[in-house]
Amino acid sequence: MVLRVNNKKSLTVALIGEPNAGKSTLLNALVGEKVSIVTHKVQTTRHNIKGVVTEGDTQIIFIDTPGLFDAKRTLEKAIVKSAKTSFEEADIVCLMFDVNKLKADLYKDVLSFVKNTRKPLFAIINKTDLVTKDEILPLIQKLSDENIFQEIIPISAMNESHVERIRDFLKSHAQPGPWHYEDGEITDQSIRNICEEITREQAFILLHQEIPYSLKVETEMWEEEGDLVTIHQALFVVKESQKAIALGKGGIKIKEIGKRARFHIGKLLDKKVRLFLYIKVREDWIERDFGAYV
Ligand SMILES: Nc1nc2c(ncn2[C@@H]2O[C@H](COP(=O)(O)OP(=O)(O)OP(=O)(O)O)[C@@H](O)[C@H]2O)c(=O)[nH]1
Ligand SMILES: [Mg+2]
Repeated sequence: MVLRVNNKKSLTVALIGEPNAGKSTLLNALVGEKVSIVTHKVQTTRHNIKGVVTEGDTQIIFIDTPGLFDAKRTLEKAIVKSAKTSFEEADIVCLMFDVNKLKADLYKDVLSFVKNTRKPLFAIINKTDLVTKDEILPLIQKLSDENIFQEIIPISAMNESHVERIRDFLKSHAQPGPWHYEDGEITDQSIRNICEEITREQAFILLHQEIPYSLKVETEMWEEEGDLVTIHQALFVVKESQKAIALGKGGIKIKEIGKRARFHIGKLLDKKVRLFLYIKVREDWIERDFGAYV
């Protein structure tokens, strides 16, 4: 819903960059709540997720996107396509770099994704906690030499250091216009969706090799009774062998995923949660969900 309020300003910002650069970590730091899941593995984020920051007369909408890379398979292509669609909605595009990739000169590929955009661009150098202060200045220079960025901001999203510089820079770019979210709304995702993502995050962390990339989580049942929420979620994998691994010996793996997810969902909902997880094989879920999209 578009709220028409006088004297209001707004800005939509796409956060793009390579997988694992820290885009979702930054979104959460900007919003002040965990709205996007974070893991140490690449390709954690699969679709665009909005985080909203409303301060004074200004509303800034951040779009967290899946990492950009040279996609080969159906799901990969779909998630990269999702990231690219964020450009259309954005007033300004933020390209995020991992400080160590920049140091190692591994940043030209990701630059190619923004070469043809006419949108204003700014850059963030993330994970500066991993280098010394002296190392940062030459890296800013390196990006400055590209002559495409309006601003280059070094931060540590994890430590929430210099994140306010991003907000200040963006506030000065906000244009008069209606807000798209109510004051206090922080994301475009539904609670059920966030809870599915929480379970996917724990499965991503606890399962290895190809399984996290073959997994999706869907709510099958959601019942609230007073202070108790009962949730049934299905975890879809694409092979029987993956089901066995995800279950673990005597169900130990899925129990641990459930235990951790229940803890985080309970915190989010501030209610007692009964969470039931079911692993199911659906060989063609990727094709069904994303096949037509790529
Ligand atoms: N040292 C350090 N690690 C960070 C920082 N920001 C993020 N990380 C870590 O980097 C990893 C990836 O973070 P994410 O926020 O999931 O990265 P992403 O860019 O959203 O990744 P995709 O969704 O896969 O594209 C996680 O292990 C984070 O804890 C930072 O400022 N410093
Ligand atoms: Mg992410």
